[in-house]
Amino acid sequence: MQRERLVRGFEEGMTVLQGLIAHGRGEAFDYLIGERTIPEALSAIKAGAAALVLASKPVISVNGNTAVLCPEELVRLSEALNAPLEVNLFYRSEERARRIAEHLRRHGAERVLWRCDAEIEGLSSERRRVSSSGIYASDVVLLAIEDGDRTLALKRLGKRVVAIDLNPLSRTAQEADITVVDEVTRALPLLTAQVQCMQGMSAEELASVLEGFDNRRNLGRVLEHMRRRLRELSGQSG
Ligand code: PTJ
Repeated sequence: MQRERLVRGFEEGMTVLQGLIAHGRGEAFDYLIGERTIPEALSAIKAGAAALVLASKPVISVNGNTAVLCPEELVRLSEALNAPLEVNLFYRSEERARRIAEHLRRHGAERVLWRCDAEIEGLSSERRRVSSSGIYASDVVLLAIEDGDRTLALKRLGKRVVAIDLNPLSRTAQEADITVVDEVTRALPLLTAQVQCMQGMSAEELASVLEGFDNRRNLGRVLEHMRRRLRELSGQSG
């Protein structure tokens, strides 16, 4: 179903061909973690939710893959956080951005930013263009299926980055402050539920959840999970 969604998204001018390749890479890593949300992803979801609830200007970055794979989930999270969805594309064209914004609105989104009037320094080409009231002004950015260069550029701008990426070795996964190694359609509803649950918590409690999370260590545990799983599958356990 996901592949069909992406193919339809391509035919409708929302997903790019490179997005289909990216999805294939994601699937390969999903097989390695066992196609389920692992405990390490749940820890990152908890920390990511704390960061988003604590944020004064959170923004959810949407690209051609995420818009097509999980529009409803993006809208629900945007509502729960009262945060805008910003269409931010690696392979940007005005037409693609507009189509994706309309697609999100058809799924109920009320706050969609897609016109660019600001630039991220240190990035070449169309990837640098953002909205001045969205990503540019934000303090925390949630992104998924993202390119490493842009993740780094956001970090350099002082943003806290929460990333969803199935590849624990990708530059995005390595450079983000909080990396949820999980499939985006599985992770988003869990993140929304966690955000709703944390909205009653004090800033101190949220800060202590954040402080207790170490991204490098968590990514190490994800790799350890994969190693264990491969040993079991190859019949070498014990
Ligand atoms: O729509 P655009 O123009 O912004 O382009 C988007 C793509 C996906 C082409 C662009 O962001 C890109 O090239 O990304 P990368 O560098 O290929 O990185 C994508 C990462 O997302 C890889 O590490 C994949 O393993 C991972 N990934 C792919 N599908 C999923 C995923 N992670 C979570 N859930 C998925 N469904």
